Amino acid sequence: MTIKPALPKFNLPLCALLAPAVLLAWQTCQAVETNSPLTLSYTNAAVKWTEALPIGNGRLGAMVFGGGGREHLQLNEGTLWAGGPYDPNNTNALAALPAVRQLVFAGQYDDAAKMIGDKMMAVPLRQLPYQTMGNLFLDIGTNAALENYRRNLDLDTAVVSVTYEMNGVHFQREVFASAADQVIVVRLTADQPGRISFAAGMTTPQKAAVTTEGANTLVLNGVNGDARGIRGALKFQARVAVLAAGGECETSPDKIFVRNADSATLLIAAATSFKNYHDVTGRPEAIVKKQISAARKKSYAALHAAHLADYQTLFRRVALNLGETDAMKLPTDVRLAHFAEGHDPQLAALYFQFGRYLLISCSRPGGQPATLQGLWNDSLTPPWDSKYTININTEMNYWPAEPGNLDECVEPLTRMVLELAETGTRTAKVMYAADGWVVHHNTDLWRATAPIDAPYSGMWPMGGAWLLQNLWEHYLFTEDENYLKKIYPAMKGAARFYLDTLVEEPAHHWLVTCPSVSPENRNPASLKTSICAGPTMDLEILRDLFANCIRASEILGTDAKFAAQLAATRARLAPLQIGSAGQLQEWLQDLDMQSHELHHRHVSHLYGLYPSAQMDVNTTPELAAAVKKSLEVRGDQATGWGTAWRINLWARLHDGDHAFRILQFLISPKCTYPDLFDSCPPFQIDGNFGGAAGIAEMLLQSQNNEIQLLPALPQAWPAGSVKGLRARGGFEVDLAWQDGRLVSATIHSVGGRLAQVRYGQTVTPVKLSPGESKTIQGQP
Ligand code: FUC
Repeated sequence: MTIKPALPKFNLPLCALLAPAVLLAWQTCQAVETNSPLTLSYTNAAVKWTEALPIGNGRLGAMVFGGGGREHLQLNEGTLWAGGPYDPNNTNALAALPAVRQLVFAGQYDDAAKMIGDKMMAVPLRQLPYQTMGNLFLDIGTNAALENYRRNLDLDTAVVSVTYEMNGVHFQREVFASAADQVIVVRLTADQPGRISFAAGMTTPQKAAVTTEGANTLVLNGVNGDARGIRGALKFQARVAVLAAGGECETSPDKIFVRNADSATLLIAAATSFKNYHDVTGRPEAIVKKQISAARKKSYAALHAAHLADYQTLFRRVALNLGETDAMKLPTDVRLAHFAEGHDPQLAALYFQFGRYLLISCSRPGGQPATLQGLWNDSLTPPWDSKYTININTEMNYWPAEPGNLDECVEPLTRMVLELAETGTRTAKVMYAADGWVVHHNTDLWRATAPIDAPYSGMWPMGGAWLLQNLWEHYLFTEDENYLKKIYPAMKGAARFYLDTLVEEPAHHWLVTCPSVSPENRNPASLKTSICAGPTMDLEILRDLFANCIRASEILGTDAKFAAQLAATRARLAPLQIGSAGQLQEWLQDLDMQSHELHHRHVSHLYGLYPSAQMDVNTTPELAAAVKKSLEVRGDQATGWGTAWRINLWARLHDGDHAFRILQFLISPKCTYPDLFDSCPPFQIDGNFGGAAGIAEMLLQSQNNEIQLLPALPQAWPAGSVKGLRARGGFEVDLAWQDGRLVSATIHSVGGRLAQVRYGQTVTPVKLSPGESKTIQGQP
């Protein structure tokens, strides 16, 4: 039976809660009418792209600016990348490999890096960018003053709304991206008839033409560009149906004019000819025509209802309340500027739910995984190409998926990894003469797997193995054996690659990767390079991969001999080492304190604490203390994603107040844009996802067969509740707490399991049948 404690609400008088700076902000800006806990709210239209609000259905995305005189939707389609299928493998690599290894083991790191740069890097050296499709503009053609302007993104409905008054008329606009109908829907209404007038047009930096068709359709027809010497191979089309009620509709060769209508609905569809990484024979025109004609048969109300039914099935699985104050009445950008003052716990809950919203909006079954910018990019040449950096960023994108009860959203990642296991087989063969498959520190739409950019970042053969850990986590959370069967061949293939390529280092005869890097951190033994053998992170990832393969072979009843070989190899991997400063060593040698960048953004060697669980405060206190020392040396502040990773690590160290202090930095204008997009800088979505995961990790952890309740609750959240977080083992957990102490926890088991539930030092076994829920009361 579940006990439902009253939701904590802190409706104290405003003055008691707001610090002077917030009060000043309160006095100088208008309060927003709505203080719905799940709404991002603004009193101005967006000027910059990072002020606009994102919507998406996992494939089609838009940034909505919300101007009164001009609406601007910047449009994306998840498969519109530059170039076409290509093979980047460098056939000179294999011959150079033995000499490179010799140089590394002789300590001649710079020479090794030079040889890698000359012989082993991908051709072309860089991968291909994800690109914008273009823009839809609605020119409303007025400069009249707007009154009572509001621009909201309601996370509960995934609808952006814009409302204002002009010349005594109340206008309303609603925009959403429907996964149910595969279109973006824009609805314009007014409280007086005949007041909706605009000219709809499109622009794009792509090679494309804008035309009109029939009485009310805009068409953007184009091809993607060449990049890095790879020919553009994609066709694409966007199609906008402009449906006005009342008034007149007129077309020019490239615009549609609506005059004096009572309301208007726009349906936007877009597609490319991408079918998969080696097939670009799709027919975008046929796809978008079909989508538009199906959506036209539905009323606006029916489109809206289908969108809500689809979206809310996912979004409403988790509810989080960290306490509400009157700070909620302020516009979101003002709240962001004042979060560090500590009077707005609800903004942390909003940030958490925004992370879940973004994942639902940019990663849906059948689509592409979340890029560095999720689905949202207004450029042909975005930062780091807005692709997949898999030495942390893509993995981090999916950290909130499992605890945040959004396991469907992992499907695009799973599919990408299975495809990388195909393309990476050739890289393993060509570069290393090895069995299995490998991918280095980046990939793109075309599933390129060779090392790119530069040896110091690119020469890292662990990207696939780390991604597989995300997939393994999906299995741990769901215990779905069919899923395990599906991913096991890729796990086995990755393990085979390392069995063939691990080498003995000369000092201790431990098995290590070589050449490799500790992602992007320079090896202090050399001035210029990060090239090394056996960085700690590689060995931690391999310990996971091998253990997971062994476990999977037991569960699936297969490959016992292979599992034994993995166990024997695993025992010979270089061990974790604690260095002279008491830190967990990042390299084989005790070099950390000589680092050129003591505060480096990557904390790769701490992977073993989070996202992995090879150490923790209860079972390996010495290692946990060493991680803590390393974290203290690194410092709390980094890029957005570097900051988010630190939150999760401090949560695993059970130091909620420290994690919260770092969260205060993350949710500040230094790391977050006004629309709550994470800033690396520039915009990079991983910090949003890592931050959301960190908030969940403060409230619930489930590594190593324990469900830990409120393991890192900060003093800043003395009362609250959460519903629907998931725990490993197929559990769902609801929690309520008051005065910093657990009031009740309800554990629900999907498959029927014994849960070992820890609160502080007390561990309670809870036996559950399939589908059963039990509630534990907290001690006073
Ligand atoms: C890694 C990081 C950078 C950036 C890039 C996309 O290379 O070191 O900070 O996040 O990925």
